[in-house]
Amino acid sequence: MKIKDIKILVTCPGRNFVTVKVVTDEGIYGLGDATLNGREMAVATCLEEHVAPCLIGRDPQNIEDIWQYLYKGVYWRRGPIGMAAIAAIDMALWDIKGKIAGLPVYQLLGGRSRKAATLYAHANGESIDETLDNAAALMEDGFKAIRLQSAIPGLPVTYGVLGDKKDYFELQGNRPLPPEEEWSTKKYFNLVIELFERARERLGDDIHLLHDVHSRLTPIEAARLGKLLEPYDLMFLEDACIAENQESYKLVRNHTTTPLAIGETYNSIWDCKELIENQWIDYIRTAATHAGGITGLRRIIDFAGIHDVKSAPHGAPDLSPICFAAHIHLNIWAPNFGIQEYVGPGNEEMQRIFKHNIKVEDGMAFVSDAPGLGVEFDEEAAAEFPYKRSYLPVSRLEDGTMWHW
Ligand code: GCO
Ligand code: MG
Repeated sequence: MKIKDIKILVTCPGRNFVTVKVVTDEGIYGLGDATLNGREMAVATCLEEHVAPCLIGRDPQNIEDIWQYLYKGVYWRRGPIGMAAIAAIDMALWDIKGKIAGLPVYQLLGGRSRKAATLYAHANGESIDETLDNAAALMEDGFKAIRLQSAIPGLPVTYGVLGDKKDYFELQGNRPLPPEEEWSTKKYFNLVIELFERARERLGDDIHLLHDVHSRLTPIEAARLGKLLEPYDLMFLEDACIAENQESYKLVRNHTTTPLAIGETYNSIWDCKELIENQWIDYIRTAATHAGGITGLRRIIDFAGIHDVKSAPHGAPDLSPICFAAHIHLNIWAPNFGIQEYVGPGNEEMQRIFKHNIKVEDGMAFVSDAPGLGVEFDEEAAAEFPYKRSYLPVSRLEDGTMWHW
């Protein structure tokens, strides 16, 4: 079997998605997700100009060799763009292998460790009351774990809380440039402690609660937040501070028993090796799309497992359903699976383009038994929604200083 063609398909059904289709000479094809929010065309070009030409004529069954060829064989290892390109090819090759074998990908990984993958949903709001109303509704729908985020009083906008804007294109107006948002750690601390205090009063003690700081704190502030949140028993506190110095997490860890999660922006095991081997974190959040595909993420999950760190793959709306499917296969297999982030099935246009039959019931995702990843991509529907440039916001302190994402 040989790779005959590699198509790079960019579509924007409300958000940009980069999809790779690897076509073989025997008619079987595989799909992969290469979406890198705000830098989509860099990955698409990398695939088109640099990666795809090297793969035509190779045997798609040699997943590991192709992964190593694209990783070790390139002078410029790692990095989000290169690793997203490798990831998409890798997912497509696993999809092809599953189709050849007539087996779903989780069977190729080693089979089932659980009946379904527990999900955490998002409750956001312009006020604490609105956030908790949304959380109560999600509990009614059967979710057993919910991430709470609420607008920070005194700041014009809060990341992740869109207010009256319907999506983030609207937030950027007709001039797609990164929106600039203000950040105040002082104002945030006041809000976040009250949010969790009131959440436990209203939602009770049985529901798992989570929170994402989006890396806005310094290590000592993160340590203090973890400590102040201890009475509210979070499942995890995510991205409490940046870990470019991985040892920063030693400081946070030594001050709090609140479980810590990080990793959605990481693209290889090297970004989190010390965090994991020193057991400074509890959950690793790397995504298949951003960490070298199923092969890359499986390696991280196995390494995490021997250090008592669980997996909690990133599941934001900017990862396509192909990545979601890859995660569900990995989650069903991984002995050390923790939880999967989940933001719903996407809008109608997205559901027309990406078709799969992963069932979500009672706050859990049930894997599909279709061969491969079990996702179909409608190229004609995708072509109706061309790429639209767009950015994530940037963050500045109130005095104008550029701040962390
Ligand atoms: C999450 C993430 C998202 C990201 C987004 C950026 O935990 O879901 O932090 O909120 O901001 O994926 O591309
Ligand atoms: Mg996050």
